[in-house]
Amino acid sequence: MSKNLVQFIIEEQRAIAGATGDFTGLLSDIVTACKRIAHDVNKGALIGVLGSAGSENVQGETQKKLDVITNEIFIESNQWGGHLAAMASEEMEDVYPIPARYPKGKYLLVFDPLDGSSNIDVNISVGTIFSILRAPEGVNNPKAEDFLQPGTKQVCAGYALYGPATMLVITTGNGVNGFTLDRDIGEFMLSHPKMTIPEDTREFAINASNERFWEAPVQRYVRECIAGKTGPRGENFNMRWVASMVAEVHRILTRGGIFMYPRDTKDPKKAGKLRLMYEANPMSFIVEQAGGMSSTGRERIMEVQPSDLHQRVPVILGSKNEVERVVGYHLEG
Ligand code: AHM
Ligand code: MG
Repeated sequence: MSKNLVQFIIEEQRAIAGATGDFTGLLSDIVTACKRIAHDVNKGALIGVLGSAGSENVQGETQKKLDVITNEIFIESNQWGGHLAAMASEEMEDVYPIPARYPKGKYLLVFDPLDGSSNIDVNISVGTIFSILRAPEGVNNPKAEDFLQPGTKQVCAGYALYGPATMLVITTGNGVNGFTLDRDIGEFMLSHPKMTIPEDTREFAINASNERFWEAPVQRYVRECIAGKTGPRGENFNMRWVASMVAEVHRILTRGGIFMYPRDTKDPKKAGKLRLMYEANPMSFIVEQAGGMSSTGRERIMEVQPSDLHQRVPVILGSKNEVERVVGYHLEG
């Protein structure tokens, strides 16, 4: 019989000298949050959770009802356990401190509770992305600057994908493993051990409506893919765009591919669309652990020193040889 996620993590933690069980406890709370979100996403209109909340988040984006609900679920499920020093979410402007009535722990939890939420009303896959960091030594009331650690410092990263099946994919820096929710017993069971990304691919994902705003290296790469067999690559390429990063990354972990949300000139104040802390870093950790590569085009995403909790970065990730090629085009200028 295959293992459930918590059993898997307990066994992994046993191999680490000095592990206290704190991390396992935190992960078990995150798993509960994802199951609750899977339930609400799955019921949709039946429980009245679709549509707009009529509010805006810190990024000035209109919030969906489910953006607000899932953010609350994540907070509720994770604040009481005693494993966290604080949380930060894409949906909240400031750091969320652990309320005084609960004990505090040594970890920081960073999350996007419902990524791809523009897809929710049309019944297309959405997901949750999370990242776990350590609170700096001696810090009891973490502030935003305590979260501003490069992605290389992540202890764990994962995503839940609410698709035809609900899955949870996770890394603790020891490879990537995927679990499928068995709704009959309410457990995430190990279904995709040791996920790896093929080095080569003939499939790319990008929002092509932004083409005129891209930089020259990305325009060149995509033009060459589209030129196909008769172009400089001498091969036909396929294109996909779900507009849910979680679904996109999951496809790449399953059969390879390259995903790009590059720098564009649409809004000079923003370096891209996706957020470093909530989206780019956790996905980069997973992709690298599966043998892929992740870059802004000019540097490894996980080495970017964050300057702001809600900072955006260009994202180019997936099959190693294609990401390397795009980075090479950036180097050529
Ligand atoms: P969100 O966190 O507000 O849902 O935005 C992130 C999403 C990603 O999942 C996806 O890759 C991208 O935005 C889609 O952007 P676009 O609407 O430009 O296609
Ligand atoms: Mg998001």
